[in-house]
Amino acid sequence: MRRQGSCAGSEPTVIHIDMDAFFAAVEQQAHPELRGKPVIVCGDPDGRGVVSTASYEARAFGVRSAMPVKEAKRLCPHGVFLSSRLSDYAAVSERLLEVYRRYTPVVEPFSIDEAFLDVAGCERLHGDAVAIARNIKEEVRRGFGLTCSVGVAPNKFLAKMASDMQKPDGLTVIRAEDVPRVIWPLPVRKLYGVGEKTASALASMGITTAGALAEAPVEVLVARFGVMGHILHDVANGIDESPVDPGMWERPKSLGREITLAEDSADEEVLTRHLLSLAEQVARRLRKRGLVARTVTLKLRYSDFATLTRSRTLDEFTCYDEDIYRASVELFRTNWTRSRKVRLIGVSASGLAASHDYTCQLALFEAPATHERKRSLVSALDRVRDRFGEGAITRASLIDVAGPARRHGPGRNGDREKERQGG
Ligand code: TTP
Ligand code: MG
Repeated sequence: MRRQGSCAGSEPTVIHIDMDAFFAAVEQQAHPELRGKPVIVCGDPDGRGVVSTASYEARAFGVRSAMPVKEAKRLCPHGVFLSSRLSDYAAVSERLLEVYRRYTPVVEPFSIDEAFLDVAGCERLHGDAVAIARNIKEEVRRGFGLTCSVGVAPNKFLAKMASDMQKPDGLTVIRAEDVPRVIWPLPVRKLYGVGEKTASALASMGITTAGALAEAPVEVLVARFGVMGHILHDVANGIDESPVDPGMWERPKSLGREITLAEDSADEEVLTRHLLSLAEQVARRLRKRGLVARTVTLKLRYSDFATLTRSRTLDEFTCYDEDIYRASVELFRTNWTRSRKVRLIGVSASGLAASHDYTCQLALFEAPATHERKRSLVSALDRVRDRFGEGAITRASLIDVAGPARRHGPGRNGDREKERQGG
């Protein structure tokens, strides 16, 4: 279904819930003496780490997520600095999801403290989306002593925008007809998914507000941003087709792709190009399911059917093309007997975790700026591929990792690809 914010008649049935100052609020709930105080949760209060989150009392002093702890101490010397207890926050997160699932089965966890719900069809039992949002806020307050900010809208993009509009403890409804009044005055940078780079590229085209973006001819946007231009145009108009997808988080043991070549090959360039394509597909499937992987496995089958599999465990969890590709290429270069022709080549990822797991949160937030950049790039690429197909975009920079390669992609000329999933 095409979920439009700008077309009359589309009902607001999507709810986005974002917990307020989540880690800090959980600490204040567990330790009543901390309530009303500036609480700052960080990896290591005495080390050189960064702030995970700050209570709203601490935010009044200017303390923010991802700020070096040292700076937070300067701004808020009387703050209570705590080291994070991620497994406790993850446990609260799981219990919150159970509450949401009592209202609708269509719950998509989005991060450790965020979730999307689609409550279409639940009205008879629970009332409309706004009533459900109110009840959830009340249940969360009573059952957990926590507050959350909730957005209600006809699609995920608008619901996410809405939940951010009246933090903390907000409940904001954006209806289709509100888009011109509520979204269009915003600077483009405030649109979820628009990063600094895109914002400055838009500024150079004279587009600084969502309204200007919505009104810009889509051809102009496409000329500048390629297929991403369509997406920018859509979101500025309050259009987002992506469904709330509860299945995103069901976790297999491994995810892989392999390909039987149309013709056996001992050409390193051909084989690495296949590896790139396989790695991209594996990484993308991880991201689609909200998973990260720690182990990469390469499978090679030679012409005589002798088969080898070799694995490498990475330092950190990843869901990024380049990490999976680098590991596969390294395994390939170390283990391939150069003169031997290859008939099948495969890449798989295992050691999987949900990307909202506490184990990964730390690693992910270690370098927030880099991570954010990577995340916005890959999510843009994924959206393009979702809409226009796998071959829509290739990343030349990745190919360069392995040295120059011919421009035409693998997967043609009768090569047979196969998806593997270990349960
Ligand atoms: P957020 O929802 O971004 O922040 P928050 O819940 O603390 O505050 P807000 O009221 O603005 O929603 O992130 C959720 C949790 O994720 C947060 O409590 C701590 C963790 N986190 C980090 O560890 N590092 C970060 O840089 C950010 C942004 C969040
Ligand atoms: Mg939050």
